[in-house]
Amino acid sequence: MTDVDGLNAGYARDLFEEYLENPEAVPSEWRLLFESGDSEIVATHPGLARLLEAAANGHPAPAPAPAAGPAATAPPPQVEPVSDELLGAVAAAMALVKAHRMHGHLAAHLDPLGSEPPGDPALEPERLIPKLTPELQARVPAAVLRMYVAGDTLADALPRLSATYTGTIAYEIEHIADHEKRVWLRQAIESGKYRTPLSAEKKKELLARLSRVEAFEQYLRRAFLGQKQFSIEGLDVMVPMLDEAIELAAENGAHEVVMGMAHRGRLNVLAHTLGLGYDSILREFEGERTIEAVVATDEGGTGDVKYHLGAAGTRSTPAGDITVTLAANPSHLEAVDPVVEGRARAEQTDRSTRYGLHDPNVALPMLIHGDASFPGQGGVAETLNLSALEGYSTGGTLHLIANNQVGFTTDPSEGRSTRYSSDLAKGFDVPIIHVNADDPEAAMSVVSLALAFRRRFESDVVIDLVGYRRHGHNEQDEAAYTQPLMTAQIAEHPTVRDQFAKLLVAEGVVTEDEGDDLFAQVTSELKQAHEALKATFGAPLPAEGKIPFSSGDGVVTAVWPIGCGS
Ligand SMILES: Cc1ncc(C[n+]2csc(CCOP(=O)(O)OP(=O)(O)O)c2C)c(N)n1
Repeated sequence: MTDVDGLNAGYARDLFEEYLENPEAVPSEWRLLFESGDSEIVATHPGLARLLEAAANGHPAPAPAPAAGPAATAPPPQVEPVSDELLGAVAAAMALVKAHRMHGHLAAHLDPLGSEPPGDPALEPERLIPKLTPELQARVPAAVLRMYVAGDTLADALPRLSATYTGTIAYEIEHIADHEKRVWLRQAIESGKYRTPLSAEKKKELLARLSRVEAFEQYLRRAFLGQKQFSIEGLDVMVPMLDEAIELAAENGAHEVVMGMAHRGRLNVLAHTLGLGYDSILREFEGERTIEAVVATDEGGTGDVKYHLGAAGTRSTPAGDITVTLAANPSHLEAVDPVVEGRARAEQTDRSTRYGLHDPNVALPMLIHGDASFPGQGGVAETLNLSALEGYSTGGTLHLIANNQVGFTTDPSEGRSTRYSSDLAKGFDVPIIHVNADDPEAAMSVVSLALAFRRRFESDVVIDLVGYRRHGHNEQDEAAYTQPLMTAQIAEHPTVRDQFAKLLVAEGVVTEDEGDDLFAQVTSELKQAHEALKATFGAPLPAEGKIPFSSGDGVVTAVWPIGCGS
């Protein structure tokens, strides 16, 4: 007999939820069990009795009610007699729930610059037929709607449903053809399983990380005015998101994270995700303007490779050390994508036997795309097309679109024919999660959801991180010439670090001084590294003539450059 009561209770509950969605989806022995009216079976399986009781009180199980046992002896729930009005309200309520799952993204608040989402009439309860007034909503039992948000009636549950689907995260999951994936995603999203609030300590760590990201870019801009840096500012949260992804990959047993990206934010990623020392990066900048910096090491430092240079670092995580590699890339946008997949696949394949055993848990591929290049470059479609083929699969790639809402000087409406930068991925049955880059806690949570999905289904996932570009494309152009309104708005917009620091001060997690100190500390580290570097100019080469390595943030134990592209 199938065990409902022992270790399998959680599994049985999951199966039961699936059974409620679609009785045919569960194995026949479980279906028989759930439909069993046999009082003896129920009496000897209290777990089954509880499931059936829950169904009788809430979820309307299509099974006949048990004839006897604990569920049968419970007093019958008080149910309102079914009127045509109530029947109509239930039908409208089901449409409303479906509309949130399918079109909630149209009403979500994804743009840090505050542009109004278009919304959709199907999301407005009072526009449905019959009108779902608050009174009528209060008469619709939430349990019949098969949502995973809390609440006894639609009136209780709707604000939660709305906050889930139209807040600072938006989901596109209903295009997925696989029923199991859709149900898994709805459950994961609506239950809030991956949106647990961060502890005070984690919030402080996040603020420290954001401070490091911003202080680094600001220092470079002040010290090397007018030199290209392809600043990350406006998408700063990308760095802590990558931290989170690396930690989760390690927790899941990966030895390596294989990354690929273009220019945007690359210096920040090299410094803080890969652990390339500040001195190495500063040397590249100095190399662009002084011959002393170029001759100070035999590896040069001419500044032209920092957006193409690959690197690898070893990172300590609570689950152990993990190697993080960033593939060298040419200027040709997205050309690095299949290279990353090939490297990940090679890493995941055990070639010690002639069969070449493939284990996708061994390495996590992560691709960072531009919002113009993701729909614009054919290599993205080609890479997605390989993703589910047995011979090429890497068990799911985490795609992160660094969406700053502009492609050099091109507005989205002039650069693509689709609403979202990510729309191409829909054809590949991939979940798409959009998140507002000014909500760092939300951004962290979508990484855990994405990687849980990858772990469960070995599928690609796309995160569309919607931010903005605080400066020009590469610090040598004036953004106000081509995007004057947006640029003026950004100039008035506080940085994500400022906003988060203010929030944490209001919550009593840090004091204002502590917040300021986190920032000042990074600036002082950069200054020291810069002064130490300048002191080496003109000095004789060290014996080995190598670029000195150092760690960016205390979590990296080693880093080494691995060649460069064009
Ligand atoms: C294949 C290719 N086409 C054009 C370019 C020139 N180019 C470099 S960056 C860029 C804009 C890319 O915009 P987006 O993908 O949104 O990234 P962002 O720079 O905004 O971060 C262009 C067109 C290139 N490097 N490669």
